[in-house]
Amino acid sequence: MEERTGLIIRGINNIYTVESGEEQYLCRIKGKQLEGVEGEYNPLAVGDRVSFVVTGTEEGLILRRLQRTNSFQRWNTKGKANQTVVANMDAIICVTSAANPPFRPRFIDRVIASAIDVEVIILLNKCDLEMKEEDAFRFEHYGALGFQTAAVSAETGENLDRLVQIIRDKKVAFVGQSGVGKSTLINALLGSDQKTDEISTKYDRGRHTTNHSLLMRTGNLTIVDTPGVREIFVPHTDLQQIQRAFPEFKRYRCLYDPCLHMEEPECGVKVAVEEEEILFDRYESYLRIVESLEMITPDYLSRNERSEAWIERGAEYDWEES
Ligand SMILES: Nc1nc2c(ncn2[C@@H]2O[C@H](COP(=O)(O)OP(=O)(O)OP(=O)(O)O)[C@@H](O)[C@H]2O)c(=O)[nH]1
Ligand SMILES: [Mg+2]
Ligand SMILES: [Zn+2]
Repeated sequence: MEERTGLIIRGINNIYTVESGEEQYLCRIKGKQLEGVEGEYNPLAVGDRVSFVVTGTEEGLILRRLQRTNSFQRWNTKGKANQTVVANMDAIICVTSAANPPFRPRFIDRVIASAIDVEVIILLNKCDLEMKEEDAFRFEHYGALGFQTAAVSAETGENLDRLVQIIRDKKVAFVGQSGVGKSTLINALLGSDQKTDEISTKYDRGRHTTNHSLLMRTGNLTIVDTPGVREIFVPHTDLQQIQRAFPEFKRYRCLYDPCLHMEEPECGVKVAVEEEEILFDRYESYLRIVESLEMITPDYLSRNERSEAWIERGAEYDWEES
């Protein structure tokens, strides 16, 4: 049978929609496991390029996953493995909201720390809603730190033209908590009709309206809508990569290199936090990320000869709620 290559544009219950040329095929994986893919939560994600064979009218079997240029992954706490959210993107758009659900900078920090080999753009939606002063300050801080940011409203259309400038001719994925307005934004940008819903006022957390990822295109815009997540846990233990989410730390010198900026003596970052040159909330956010690495490597902190106190704090901490 003739082997073809295609792009996964949708994946739902192990059935993948593969686009190849003008055609689309509903495909399963041939055999039990995809060759060369082990220890991952999901073998394929939207954005993956695959080789497949056509087995029937608009049907096929996936043989191989082609090499990825990058992937955006998160640690899946239930599966205890890395889950690929999306692959081969030019940028990850971390969508947050000014309010309803509340703005959560620590979520943004985790998205940035998780992303390897792919740029993260911070998008604030619902800018038609009033934002708490401290949240507005935190949002603006990202711009000051050198991250690309934009504030828009899917509801009023404010700044959507600017967003189009940022994402046109790129393949991007909208990632974020449930209810921040990812699907509403995509509908506004592409004229699509992705399902959207009121967010649950009872929990102020959103409802997970979108339940699978989908790649869509109109003209020069290519956007992947993803289901809302409650939390992002960093899927790797690369300290340098994590500290890329905290570029302001780089300005300070530490006795140790690398330094976790935790219990080490003569740590310039800790001094800068004490002197309020680094925002305490940013430092806390960083600490929570490092503590969370114990989920991936159970002795991460002790192995790095760090103090017991931090390990205990990590164990007590309610991860879901921060
Ligand atoms: N005020 C305001 N409401 C918005 C805006 N954008 C979206 N919403 C509302 O927010 C709610 C959630 O929007 P969705 O697009 O379903 O959110 P989502 O991020 O796709 O959520 P999941 O699919 O669950 O991840 C809907 O009631 C939208 O009408 C906005 O810019 N301003
Ligand atoms: Mg949605
Ligand atoms: Zn340090």
